[in-house]
Amino acid sequence: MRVIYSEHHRLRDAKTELYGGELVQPFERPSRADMVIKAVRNFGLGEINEPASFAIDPVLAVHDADFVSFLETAWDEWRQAGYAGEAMATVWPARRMQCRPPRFIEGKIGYYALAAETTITEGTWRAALASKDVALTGARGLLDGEGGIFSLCRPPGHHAARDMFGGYCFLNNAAIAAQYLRDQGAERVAILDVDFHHGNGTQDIFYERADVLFCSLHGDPEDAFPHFLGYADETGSGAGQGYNRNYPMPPGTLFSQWQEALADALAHIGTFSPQYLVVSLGVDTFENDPISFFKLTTPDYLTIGEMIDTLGIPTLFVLEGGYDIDEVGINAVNVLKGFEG
Ligand code: 5XA
Ligand code: ZN
Repeated sequence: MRVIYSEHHRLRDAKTELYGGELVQPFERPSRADMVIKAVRNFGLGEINEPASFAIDPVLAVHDADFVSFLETAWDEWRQAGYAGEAMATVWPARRMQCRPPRFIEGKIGYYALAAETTITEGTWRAALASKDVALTGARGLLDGEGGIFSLCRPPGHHAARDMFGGYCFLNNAAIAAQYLRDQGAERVAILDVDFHHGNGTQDIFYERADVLFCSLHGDPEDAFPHFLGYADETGSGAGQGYNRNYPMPPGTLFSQWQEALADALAHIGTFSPQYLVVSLGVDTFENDPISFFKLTTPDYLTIGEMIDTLGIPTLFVLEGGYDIDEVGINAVNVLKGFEG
């Protein structure tokens, strides 16, 4: 399986994350990608290619133009305001307040943020652009006839909504790739999100559409981030009614239960009969993940890959979360190994 990877991910190297009331070293850090690419090389998964450079159009096909401009200039505006630290949201348009972006960066970042933990730093925008190129290059490969590709995206993307960033995500790599596949002629695309966290951004982008099916397996939002989306009764709206499926699961969930949800999602995807499948591949479902509460083990990831492969659909794997630095590489590669058979 070909792997798409860019060293530009290093430009996203925040020093702070707001976690449990403290500023800590971010869980989403460059060494994650180092461990994944190392596991890819050790296993000999396949050729590793640099991404092609894409114009901004595929980004604007799923994201709001003002949001994209905000991401591009946020760091400069923050510095110009005289702030010394990393750009961080501290105020939001909460209930009964005006929901519109104000002029000053302190308000603007709050308007576009869905959470406070994710700072914007000097290289963030360029890293996010490179990450979407990694995803789009993978999508291009599927269009050219490849059966499976791994886009080693960093920063991740599935929390990024049409006009919101947060949860370590800025541009929604999986959604950008799926939309690109549609725009290049695919009639139906499915997105399967197996990250521990609900892919609220991806759901938001495709919620009213019948041409992109979204299925997500995740920690119950009653107990897990992003808390305000990801419930089982969110099934799509308008034309998209029936094309969104959530599988929230409780703390301590074992692979036996998780696997049943995956089997159900795969059956649903099979019925939808998409030309392409995009997998939001997070491995923070791992038993030792520091910020999650499922109990999957390293061999389980092989089974996940094998199960996805049974669909027989050309598949793009897009890296999302996974924060056990020592195991993130082997767990991600196990899914790809399983898929390759
Ligand atoms: O998939 N999303 C993540 O791994 C990020 C969760 C951020 C929690 N504050
Ligand atoms: Zn996650």
